[in-house]
Amino acid sequence: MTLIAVGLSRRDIAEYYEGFCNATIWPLYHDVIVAPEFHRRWWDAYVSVNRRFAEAAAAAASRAATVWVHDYQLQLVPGILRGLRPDLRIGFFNHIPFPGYEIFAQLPRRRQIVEGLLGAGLLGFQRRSDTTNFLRACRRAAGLTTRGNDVLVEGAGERTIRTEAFPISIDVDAMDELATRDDVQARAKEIRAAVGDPPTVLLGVDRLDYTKGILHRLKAFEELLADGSVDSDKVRMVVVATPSRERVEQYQLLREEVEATVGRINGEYATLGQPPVHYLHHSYPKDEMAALFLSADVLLVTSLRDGMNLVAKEYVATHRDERGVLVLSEFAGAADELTSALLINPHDIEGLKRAIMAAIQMPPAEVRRRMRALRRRVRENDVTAWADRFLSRLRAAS
Ligand code: GDG
Repeated sequence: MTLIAVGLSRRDIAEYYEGFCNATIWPLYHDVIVAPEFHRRWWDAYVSVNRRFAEAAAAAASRAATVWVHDYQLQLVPGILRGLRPDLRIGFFNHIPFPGYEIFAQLPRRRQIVEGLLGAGLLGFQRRSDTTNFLRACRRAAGLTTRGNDVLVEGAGERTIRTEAFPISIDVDAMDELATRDDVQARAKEIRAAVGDPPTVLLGVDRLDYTKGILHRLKAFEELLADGSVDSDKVRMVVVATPSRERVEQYQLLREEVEATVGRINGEYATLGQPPVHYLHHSYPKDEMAALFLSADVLLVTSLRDGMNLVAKEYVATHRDERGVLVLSEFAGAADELTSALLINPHDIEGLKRAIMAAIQMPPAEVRRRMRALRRRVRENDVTAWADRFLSRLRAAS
Protein backbone atom coordinates (compact mmCIF):
# COMPACT_ATOMS: atom_id res chain seq x y z
CA MET A 1 0.00 0.00 0.00
CA THR A 2 1.32 3.44 -0.84
CA LEU A 3 0.19 6.17 1.51
CA ILE A 4 0.12 9.83 0.54
CA ALA A 5 -0.10 12.08 3.58
CA VAL A 6 -2.28 15.17 3.63
CA GLY A 7 -0.79 17.44 6.26
CA LEU A 8 -2.98 19.04 8.92
CA SER A 9 -1.89 22.02 10.99
CA ARG A 10 -2.50 22.25 14.72
CA ARG A 11 -5.40 24.55 13.92
CA ASP A 12 -6.85 22.07 11.36
CA ILE A 13 -6.75 19.38 14.03
CA ALA A 14 -8.57 21.60 16.52
CA GLU A 15 -11.19 23.00 14.11
CA TYR A 16 -11.59 20.30 11.47
CA TYR A 17 -10.86 17.02 13.30
CA GLU A 18 -11.69 17.64 16.96
CA GLY A 19 -14.20 20.35 16.05
CA PHE A 20 -16.40 19.73 13.02
CA CYS A 21 -15.74 15.97 12.70
CA ASN A 22 -15.86 14.94 16.33
CA ALA A 23 -17.88 17.61 18.11
CA THR A 24 -20.40 18.44 15.33
CA ILE A 25 -20.90 15.50 12.96
CA TRP A 26 -20.10 12.59 15.31
CA PRO A 27 -22.70 13.48 18.00
CA LEU A 28 -25.23 14.64 15.38
CA TYR A 29 -25.00 11.41 13.38
CA HIS A 30 -25.25 9.37 16.59
CA ASP A 31 -28.68 10.74 17.46
CA VAL A 32 -27.44 13.66 19.59
CA ILE A 33 -26.49 11.46 22.57
CA VAL A 34 -24.55 14.57 23.51
CA ALA A 35 -25.32 17.99 22.05
CA PRO A 36 -23.46 18.79 18.81
CA GLU A 37 -21.67 22.12 18.67
CA PHE A 38 -21.99 24.34 15.63
CA HIS A 39 -19.29 26.89 14.85
CA ARG A 40 -18.97 28.59 11.50
CA ARG A 41 -15.16 28.54 11.50
CA TRP A 42 -15.24 24.74 12.05
CA TRP A 43 -17.25 24.42 8.86
CA ASP A 44 -14.69 26.55 6.98
CA ALA A 45 -11.94 24.23 8.23
CA TYR A 46 -13.96 21.19 7.11
CA VAL A 47 -14.32 22.61 3.59
CA SER A 48 -10.65 23.48 3.40
CA VAL A 49 -9.38 20.08 4.58
CA ASN A 50 -11.83 18.21 2.33
CA ARG A 51 -10.56 20.27 -0.60
CA ARG A 52 -6.97 19.30 0.19
CA PHE A 53 -7.88 15.59 0.33
CA ALA A 54 -9.73 15.89 -2.98
CA GLU A 55 -6.78 17.67 -4.58
CA ALA A 56 -4.36 15.02 -3.33
CA ALA A 57 -6.57 12.25 -4.77
CA ALA A 58 -6.99 14.16 -8.05
CA ALA A 59 -3.23 14.47 -8.37
CA ALA A 60 -2.56 10.80 -7.58
CA ALA A 61 -5.31 8.99 -9.51
CA SER A 62 -4.60 7.70 -12.99
CA ARG A 63 -7.09 8.20 -15.84
CA ALA A 64 -10.54 6.72 -15.16
CA ALA A 65 -9.27 5.28 -11.86
CA THR A 66 -11.55 4.14 -9.06
CA VAL A 67 -11.46 6.28 -5.92
CA TRP A 68 -13.13 4.96 -2.79
CA VAL A 69 -13.69 7.71 -0.21
CA HIS A 70 -14.27 6.69 3.40
CA ASP A 71 -16.28 8.16 6.20
CA TYR A 72 -17.84 11.24 7.70
CA GLN A 73 -14.61 13.22 7.83
CA LEU A 74 -14.60 13.45 4.00
CA GLN A 75 -18.21 13.96 2.92
CA LEU A 76 -17.35 16.85 0.60
CA VAL A 77 -14.55 15.00 -1.19
CA PRO A 78 -16.77 13.19 -3.77
CA GLY A 79 -18.25 16.48 -5.02
CA ILE A 80 -14.96 18.40 -5.12
CA LEU A 81 -13.12 15.49 -6.71
CA ARG A 82 -15.76 15.06 -9.37
CA GLY A 83 -15.38 18.72 -10.27
CA LEU A 84 -11.62 18.31 -10.60
CA ARG A 85 -11.60 14.92 -12.30
CA PRO A 86 -14.87 13.98 -14.04
CA ASP A 87 -13.16 10.91 -15.53
CA LEU A 88 -12.90 9.14 -12.14
CA ARG A 89 -15.20 6.47 -10.78
CA ILE A 90 -15.96 7.64 -7.23
CA GLY A 91 -17.52 5.59 -4.44
CA PHE A 92 -18.19 6.65 -0.86
CA PHE A 93 -18.76 4.55 2.26
CA ASN A 94 -20.07 5.97 5.54
CA HIS A 95 -18.88 4.00 8.59
CA ILE A 96 -21.22 5.68 11.05
CA PRO A 97 -25.02 5.93 10.98
CA PHE A 98 -26.79 8.47 8.80
CA PRO A 99 -29.37 10.13 11.09
CA GLY A 100 -33.08 10.66 10.63
CA TYR A 101 -33.98 13.89 8.84
CA GLU A 102 -35.28 15.75 11.91
CA ILE A 103 -31.79 15.41 13.38
CA PHE A 104 -29.79 15.89 10.17
CA ALA A 105 -31.80 19.06 9.48
CA GLN A 106 -30.09 20.76 12.46
CA LEU A 107 -26.86 20.94 10.45
CA PRO A 108 -26.50 24.52 9.18
CA ARG A 109 -24.77 23.36 5.97
CA ARG A 110 -26.93 20.28 5.40
CA ARG A 111 -27.48 20.93 1.71
CA GLN A 112 -23.76 21.22 1.00
CA ILE A 113 -23.13 17.91 2.77
CA VAL A 114 -25.76 16.14 0.66
CA GLU A 115 -24.43 17.69 -2.54
CA GLY A 116 -20.85 16.83 -1.60
CA LEU A 117 -21.75 13.18 -1.12
CA LEU A 118 -23.64 13.07 -4.39
CA GLY A 119 -20.41 13.61 -6.31
CA ALA A 120 -20.00 9.83 -5.95
CA GLY A 121 -21.63 7.33 -8.30
CA LEU A 122 -22.34 4.93 -5.42
CA LEU A 123 -22.96 5.75 -1.76
CA GLY A 124 -22.68 2.90 0.72
CA PHE A 125 -24.10 2.84 4.24
CA GLN A 126 -24.03 0.25 7.03
CA ARG A 127 -27.77 -0.40 7.43
CA ARG A 128 -30.81 -0.09 5.25
CA SER A 129 -32.22 2.51 7.64
CA ASP A 130 -29.15 4.72 7.01
CA THR A 131 -29.84 4.56 3.27
CA THR A 132 -33.48 5.48 3.81
CA ASN A 133 -32.47 8.42 6.02
CA PHE A 134 -30.03 9.66 3.39
CA LEU A 135 -32.61 9.44 0.59
CA ARG A 136 -34.97 11.50 2.69
CA ALA A 137 -32.24 14.09 3.27
CA CYS A 138 -31.76 14.32 -0.52
CA ARG A 139 -35.45 15.10 -0.98
CA ARG A 140 -35.84 17.46 1.95
CA ALA A 141 -32.50 19.26 2.18
CA ALA A 142 -31.64 19.41 -1.53
CA GLY A 143 -35.09 19.15 -3.17
CA LEU A 144 -33.98 16.18 -5.28
CA THR A 145 -36.05 13.35 -6.69
CA THR A 146 -35.39 9.79 -5.55
CA ARG A 147 -36.58 6.63 -7.26
CA GLY A 148 -36.25 3.48 -5.15
CA ASN A 149 -32.63 3.57 -3.97
CA ASP A 150 -31.52 6.03 -6.66
CA VAL A 151 -31.10 9.79 -6.47
CA LEU A 152 -31.63 11.75 -9.68
CA VAL A 153 -29.58 14.87 -10.26
CA GLU A 154 -31.11 16.77 -13.17
CA GLY A 155 -29.95 19.59 -15.42
CA ALA A 156 -26.89 19.55 -17.64
CA GLY A 157 -24.93 16.34 -17.02
CA GLU A 158 -27.96 14.50 -15.62
CA ARG A 159 -26.89 11.66 -13.32
CA THR A 160 -28.29 8.83 -11.25
CA ILE A 161 -26.57 8.08 -7.94
CA ARG A 162 -27.03 4.68 -6.35
CA THR A 163 -27.34 4.18 -2.61
CA GLU A 164 -27.16 0.82 -0.88
CA ALA A 165 -26.43 -0.87 2.46
CA PHE A 166 -23.09 -2.69 2.69
CA PRO A 167 -22.72 -3.98 6.27
CA ILE A 168 -18.98 -3.92 6.93
CA SER A 169 -17.16 -6.91 8.36
CA ILE A 170 -13.78 -8.17 9.57
CA ASP A 171 -10.95 -10.38 8.38
CA VAL A 172 -12.47 -13.57 9.79
CA ASP A 173 -9.55 -15.85 8.85
CA ALA A 174 -6.97 -13.58 10.49
CA MET A 175 -9.00 -13.48 13.70
CA ASP A 176 -9.56 -17.23 13.65
CA GLU A 177 -5.84 -17.80 13.09
CA LEU A 178 -4.93 -15.60 16.07
CA ALA A 179 -7.42 -17.34 18.30
CA THR A 180 -6.07 -20.81 17.51
CA ARG A 181 -2.45 -19.87 18.30
CA ASP A 182 -1.13 -21.67 21.40
CA ASP A 183 0.35 -18.54 22.94
CA VAL A 184 -2.94 -16.66 22.53
CA GLN A 185 -4.89 -19.49 24.15
CA ALA A 186 -2.41 -19.65 27.01
CA ARG A 187 -2.73 -15.88 27.42
CA ALA A 188 -6.54 -16.20 27.58
CA LYS A 189 -6.13 -18.59 30.53
CA GLU A 190 -3.73 -16.17 32.20
CA ILE A 191 -6.28 -13.35 31.82
CA ARG A 192 -8.95 -15.47 33.51
CA ALA A 193 -6.54 -16.31 36.31
CA ALA A 194 -5.62 -12.64 36.69
CA VAL A 195 -9.25 -11.70 37.32
CA GLY A 196 -9.57 -14.44 39.95
CA ASP A 197 -10.64 -17.45 37.84
CA PRO A 198 -14.35 -16.86 38.40
CA PRO A 199 -16.97 -19.13 36.78
CA THR A 200 -18.06 -16.22 34.55
CA VAL A 201 -16.08 -13.42 32.91
CA LEU A 202 -18.08 -10.58 31.31
CA LEU A 203 -16.20 -8.41 28.83
CA GLY A 204 -16.71 -5.09 27.07
CA VAL A 205 -14.19 -3.63 24.57
CA ASP A 206 -14.74 -0.18 23.11
CA ARG A 207 -13.10 3.08 22.40
CA LEU A 208 -13.96 5.25 25.39
CA ASP A 209 -16.86 6.92 23.59
CA TYR A 210 -20.29 8.08 24.77
CA THR A 211 -21.96 6.18 21.92
CA LYS A 212 -20.89 2.82 23.35
CA GLY A 213 -23.13 2.76 26.44
CA ILE A 214 -20.29 1.92 28.86
CA LEU A 215 -22.10 3.60 31.76
CA HIS A 216 -25.33 1.70 31.02
CA ARG A 217 -23.40 -1.57 31.19
CA LEU A 218 -21.78 -0.60 34.50
CA LYS A 219 -25.12 0.47 35.92
CA ALA A 220 -26.73 -2.87 35.06
CA PHE A 221 -23.82 -4.77 36.63
CA GLU A 222 -23.88 -2.60 39.76
CA GLU A 223 -27.61 -3.25 40.23
CA LEU A 224 -27.11 -7.00 39.79
CA LEU A 225 -24.44 -6.92 42.50
CA ALA A 226 -26.64 -4.75 44.72
CA ASP A 227 -29.73 -6.94 44.50
CA GLY A 228 -27.67 -10.11 45.01
CA SER A 229 -28.47 -11.59 41.56
CA VAL A 230 -24.74 -11.96 40.94
CA ASP A 231 -22.08 -12.79 43.48
CA SER A 232 -18.92 -10.71 43.03
CA ASP A 233 -16.81 -13.86 43.60
CA LYS A 234 -18.53 -15.71 40.78
CA VAL A 235 -18.84 -13.03 38.09
CA ARG A 236 -16.15 -10.55 37.12
CA MET A 237 -16.43 -7.78 34.57
CA VAL A 238 -13.54 -6.63 32.38
CA VAL A 239 -13.96 -3.17 30.87
CA VAL A 240 -11.42 -2.34 28.17
CA ALA A 241 -11.93 1.31 27.23
CA THR A 242 -9.35 2.33 24.65
CA PRO A 243 -8.24 5.99 24.86
CA SER A 244 -9.95 8.07 22.20
CA ARG A 245 -10.30 11.77 21.23
CA GLU A 246 -8.83 12.78 24.54
CA ARG A 247 -8.77 16.50 23.77
CA VAL A 248 -12.52 16.71 23.11
CA GLU A 249 -14.30 17.89 26.27
CA GLN A 250 -17.17 15.37 26.17
CA TYR A 251 -14.63 12.53 26.13
CA GLN A 252 -12.84 13.94 29.17
CA LEU A 253 -16.15 14.18 31.04
CA LEU A 254 -17.08 10.63 30.08
CA ARG A 255 -13.74 9.31 31.27
CA GLU A 256 -14.23 10.96 34.66
CA GLU A 257 -17.72 9.49 34.98
CA VAL A 258 -16.69 5.97 33.95
CA GLU A 259 -13.75 6.00 36.34
CA ALA A 260 -15.86 7.33 39.22
CA THR A 261 -18.46 4.62 38.57
CA VAL A 262 -15.88 1.82 38.46
CA GLY A 263 -14.35 3.18 41.68
CA ARG A 264 -17.74 3.27 43.38
CA ILE A 265 -18.63 -0.29 42.36
CA ASN A 266 -15.27 -1.68 43.42
CA GLY A 267 -15.33 0.32 46.65
CA GLU A 268 -18.68 -1.19 47.51
CA TYR A 269 -18.29 -4.80 46.35
CA ALA A 270 -14.57 -5.68 46.24
CA THR A 271 -12.84 -7.89 48.72
CA LEU A 272 -9.11 -7.30 49.22
CA GLY A 273 -7.33 -7.83 45.87
CA GLN A 274 -10.54 -9.02 44.19
CA PRO A 275 -12.42 -6.16 42.52
CA PRO A 276 -15.56 -7.13 40.58
CA VAL A 277 -14.72 -4.66 37.77
CA HIS A 278 -11.33 -4.68 36.05
CA TYR A 279 -11.02 -1.42 34.16
CA LEU A 280 -8.27 -0.92 31.57
CA HIS A 281 -7.78 2.41 29.83
CA HIS A 282 -5.15 1.18 27.34
CA SER A 283 -4.65 0.11 23.74
CA TYR A 284 -3.49 -3.44 23.12
CA PRO A 285 -1.88 -5.33 20.27
CA LYS A 286 -4.14 -7.57 18.17
CA ASP A 287 -3.08 -10.83 19.81
CA GLU A 288 -3.92 -9.49 23.26
CA MET A 289 -7.34 -8.45 21.94
CA ALA A 290 -7.90 -11.98 20.65
CA ALA A 291 -6.86 -13.41 24.03
CA LEU A 292 -9.31 -11.07 25.78
CA PHE A 293 -12.13 -12.21 23.49
CA LEU A 294 -11.22 -15.85 24.09
CA SER A 295 -11.11 -15.39 27.85
CA ALA A 296 -14.66 -14.04 28.09
CA ASP A 297 -17.83 -16.08 28.61
CA VAL A 298 -20.01 -13.13 27.68
CA LEU A 299 -19.35 -10.09 25.48
CA LEU A 300 -21.47 -7.04 26.24
CA VAL A 301 -22.05 -4.61 23.34
CA THR A 302 -24.32 -1.91 24.72
CA SER A 303 -24.00 0.85 22.10
CA LEU A 304 -26.61 3.60 22.19
CA ARG A 305 -25.93 4.07 18.48
CA ASP A 306 -23.19 2.38 16.40
CA GLY A 307 -22.71 2.13 12.64
CA MET A 308 -21.83 -1.56 12.79
CA ASN A 309 -19.64 -2.62 15.78
CA LEU A 310 -16.78 -4.79 14.66
CA VAL A 311 -15.96 -5.93 18.20
CA ALA A 312 -19.12 -8.06 18.17
CA LYS A 313 -17.98 -9.77 14.97
CA GLU A 314 -14.43 -10.22 16.27
CA TYR A 315 -15.71 -11.92 19.42
CA VAL A 316 -17.71 -14.35 17.30
CA ALA A 317 -14.76 -15.00 14.96
CA THR A 318 -12.46 -15.99 17.84
CA HIS A 319 -14.89 -18.58 19.22
CA ARG A 320 -14.21 -21.61 17.07
CA ASP A 321 -14.88 -23.55 20.31
CA GLU A 322 -18.53 -22.38 20.00
CA ARG A 323 -18.41 -21.07 23.55
CA GLY A 324 -19.37 -17.54 24.51
CA VAL A 325 -22.57 -15.53 24.53
CA LEU A 326 -23.00 -12.24 22.69
CA VAL A 327 -25.26 -9.62 24.25
CA LEU A 328 -25.81 -7.04 21.51
CA SER A 329 -27.54 -3.69 21.35
CA GLU A 330 -30.24 -3.41 18.73
CA PHE A 331 -28.86 0.10 18.05
CA ALA A 332 -25.64 -1.35 16.60
CA GLY A 333 -25.68 -2.08 12.86
CA ALA A 334 -24.45 -5.61 13.66
CA ALA A 335 -27.89 -6.40 15.12
CA ASP A 336 -29.34 -6.63 11.59
CA GLU A 337 -27.12 -9.63 10.84
CA LEU A 338 -26.33 -11.13 14.25
CA THR A 339 -29.88 -12.03 15.17
CA SER A 340 -28.81 -15.09 17.20
CA ALA A 341 -27.26 -12.78 19.81
CA LEU A 342 -29.25 -11.75 22.89
CA LEU A 343 -30.53 -8.44 21.51
CA ILE A 344 -31.06 -5.65 24.02
CA ASN A 345 -32.14 -2.05 24.34
CA PRO A 346 -29.36 -0.55 26.50
CA HIS A 347 -31.67 2.19 27.79
CA ASP A 348 -33.86 -0.50 29.34
CA ILE A 349 -31.67 -1.34 32.35
CA GLU A 350 -34.09 -4.05 33.56
CA GLY A 351 -33.99 -5.71 30.13
CA LEU A 352 -30.19 -5.44 30.05
CA LYS A 353 -29.98 -7.05 33.52
CA ARG A 354 -32.25 -9.88 32.39
CA ALA A 355 -30.08 -10.45 29.30
CA ILE A 356 -26.89 -10.53 31.39
CA MET A 357 -28.49 -13.09 33.74
CA ALA A 358 -29.73 -15.14 30.77
CA ALA A 359 -26.21 -15.09 29.31
CA ILE A 360 -24.63 -16.19 32.63
CA GLN A 361 -27.13 -19.00 33.08
CA MET A 362 -27.50 -20.11 29.47
CA PRO A 363 -27.41 -23.92 29.03
CA PRO A 364 -24.28 -25.02 27.09
CA ALA A 365 -26.34 -26.50 24.25
CA GLU A 366 -28.04 -23.17 23.63
CA VAL A 367 -24.70 -21.32 23.84
CA ARG A 368 -23.34 -23.62 21.10
CA ARG A 369 -26.43 -23.35 18.93
CA ARG A 370 -26.42 -19.56 19.03
CA MET A 371 -22.64 -19.24 18.52
CA ARG A 372 -22.75 -21.63 15.56
CA ALA A 373 -25.44 -19.51 13.89
CA LEU A 374 -23.49 -16.30 14.61
CA ARG A 375 -20.30 -17.78 13.18
CA ARG A 376 -22.07 -18.82 10.01
CA ARG A 377 -23.31 -15.24 9.50
CA VAL A 378 -19.92 -13.64 10.14
CA ARG A 379 -18.17 -16.11 7.82
CA GLU A 380 -20.65 -15.51 4.98
CA ASN A 381 -19.94 -11.79 4.95
CA ASP A 382 -16.28 -11.20 5.76
CA VAL A 383 -14.45 -8.00 4.88
CA THR A 384 -13.30 -9.30 1.51
CA ALA A 385 -16.86 -10.14 0.49
CA TRP A 386 -17.88 -6.67 1.70
CA ALA A 387 -15.21 -4.88 -0.35
CA ASP A 388 -15.82 -7.02 -3.45
CA ARG A 389 -19.51 -6.32 -3.30
CA PHE A 390 -19.00 -2.58 -2.97
CA LEU A 391 -16.48 -2.39 -5.79
CA SER A 392 -18.49 -4.51 -8.20
CA ARG A 393 -21.61 -2.41 -7.52
CA LEU A 394 -19.51 0.71 -8.10
CA ARG A 395 -18.40 -0.62 -11.50
CA ALA A 396 -22.01 -1.39 -12.41
CA ALA A 397 -23.22 2.01 -11.19
CA SER A 398 -20.73 4.02 -13.25
C1 GDG B 1 -16.43 2.91 13.46
C2 GDG B 1 -17.94 2.88 13.73
C3 GDG B 1 -18.05 0.64 12.64
C4 GDG B 1 -10.32 -1.27 19.90
N1 GDG B 1 -9.43 -1.15 20.90
C5 GDG B 1 -8.28 -1.70 20.46
C6 GDG B 1 -8.49 -2.19 19.16
N2 GDG B 1 -9.75 -1.91 18.85
C7 GDG B 1 -10.36 -2.29 17.56
C8 GDG B 1 -11.46 -3.30 17.72
C9 GDG B 1 -12.24 -3.07 16.43
C10 GDG B 1 -12.06 -1.57 16.20
O1 GDG B 1 -10.94 -1.15 16.96
C11 GDG B 1 -13.27 -0.79 16.69
O2 GDG B 1 -14.28 -0.93 15.77
P1 GDG B 1 -15.82 -0.76 16.14
O3 GDG B 1 -16.60 -1.15 14.95
O4 GDG B 1 -16.14 -1.56 17.34
O5 GDG B 1 -16.03 0.77 16.56
P2 GDG B 1 -15.49 2.25 16.04
O6 GDG B 1 -14.08 2.47 16.41
O7 GDG B 1 -16.45 3.22 16.66
O8 GDG B 1 -15.62 2.23 14.44
C12 GDG B 1 -18.42 1.45 13.90
C13 GDG B 1 -16.59 0.81 12.29
O9 GDG B 1 -16.23 2.18 12.21
C14 GDG B 1 -16.24 0.12 10.97
O10 GDG B 1 -17.07 0.57 9.93
O11 GDG B 1 -18.31 -0.73 12.91
O12 GDG B 1 -19.81 1.42 14.10
O13 GDG B 1 -18.26 3.65 14.90
O14 GDG B 1 -11.64 -3.74 15.35
O15 GDG B 1 -10.93 -4.58 17.88
N3 GDG B 1 -7.54 -2.83 18.45
C15 GDG B 1 -6.32 -3.01 19.02
N4 GDG B 1 -6.05 -2.54 20.28
C16 GDG B 1 -6.99 -1.89 21.02
O16 GDG B 1 -6.71 -1.50 22.15
N5 GDG B 1 -5.36 -3.65 18.34
